[in-house]
Amino acid sequence: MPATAAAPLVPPAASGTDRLTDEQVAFYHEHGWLRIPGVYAAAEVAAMRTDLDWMIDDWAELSGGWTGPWRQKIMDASTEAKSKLIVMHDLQYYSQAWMRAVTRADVGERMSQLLTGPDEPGGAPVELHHSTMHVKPPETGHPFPMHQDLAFYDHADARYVDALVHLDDTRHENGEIRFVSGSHKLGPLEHVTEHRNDAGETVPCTPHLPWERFSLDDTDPVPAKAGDLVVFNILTVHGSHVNRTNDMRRLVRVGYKHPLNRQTRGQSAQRPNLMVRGRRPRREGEFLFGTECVGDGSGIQQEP
Ligand SMILES: O=C(O)CCC(=O)C(=O)O
Repeated sequence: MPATAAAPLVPPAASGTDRLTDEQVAFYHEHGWLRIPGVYAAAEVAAMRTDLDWMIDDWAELSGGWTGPWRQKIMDASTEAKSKLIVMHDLQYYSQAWMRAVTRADVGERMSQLLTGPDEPGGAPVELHHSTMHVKPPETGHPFPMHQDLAFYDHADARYVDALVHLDDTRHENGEIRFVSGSHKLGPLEHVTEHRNDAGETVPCTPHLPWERFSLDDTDPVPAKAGDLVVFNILTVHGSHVNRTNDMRRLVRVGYKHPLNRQTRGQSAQRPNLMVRGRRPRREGEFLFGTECVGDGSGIQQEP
C-alpha cells in the first residue's frame, strides 16, 4: 500500500461561488442532466471559437456522420444525402485555449460534486477522459439518433459526466441537445450496432437505440447560451435534430470521470488522461503509465 494512502484524494473546495448548489446536484441525479449557465466568460468563448474555427480549417474531418437505418427516419432523402458533421477529438492537444478550457479548476470542482458518492464526502477526484468537437454545418447539419454515450466508451459504472461546452446559442432550429429525463436510471441499454443494407447484407452501423422505443419526439429540449455547460450522465439517453439555420452550431463534448471507474472498451481506452481535480488513487497491483508512444514519435501516422 502506498505510504500516502490516507492523505485526502481531493483538496478542500476553493470557494463557494464556483460550486454547484445542492439543488443543482440533486437535479442532475434526478434527471440525468443539468444546464450550468455562464461557465465560460465572453472573452474565453471568443478565444475558444477562434481556435475551434482554425481547427475546423486545419485539422477536423468533414464526415457524412453516423450511419444506420435511423437516418431515413429522421431526415428526408435530400437532407440525408447532404447531411454532414465536422468532427475531431481531443482539442486540448491542438490549442492552448482548449487546454485551458477543459482543465479549468472550477469546472473540475463542479464535476467532482457530480461524481462523488456518500463514501467521498469531500468530493471525487476527477480525470479528463476526452474532448470531441461536434459542429453541425448550416442547413443540413447532422442530427444525432437516440443513444447513451456508454455505447461509445463503455465504463464499469456511471461515475462519468459528459459536459457540452456551448460556443453558440442553441434552439430547436439549430438542433439543441435533447434528453430523456431520468433515463440514466434504466442502466446500460442494448444498442443497434448492425443493420441490413439495400443489398440485403448485414453491415455494422453507429450504435443507436431502437427508434420504436426511443424517439426524438419524446425528449426534453435543453436550449443553451454560448458559454453554458450542459452536463449529463454517461447513461442518459439523448439525441438532437438537424441544424436548419444558415449558421454553424458549434459545441464540444468533454468527458470527465472518476479515475476508479474502469473503462472496458471504446473511444480513448488504454491511454493515460489528465487529472483535473485531486489525486489518482492507486489500485492494488496497478502499474505506472508507460512512456512509450505508438508510432515513430514524429506524430505522422502511417496508413493502416
Ligand atoms: O451534438 C449533439 O447535438 C449531440 C451530442 C451527442 O449526442 C453526444 O455528445 O453524445
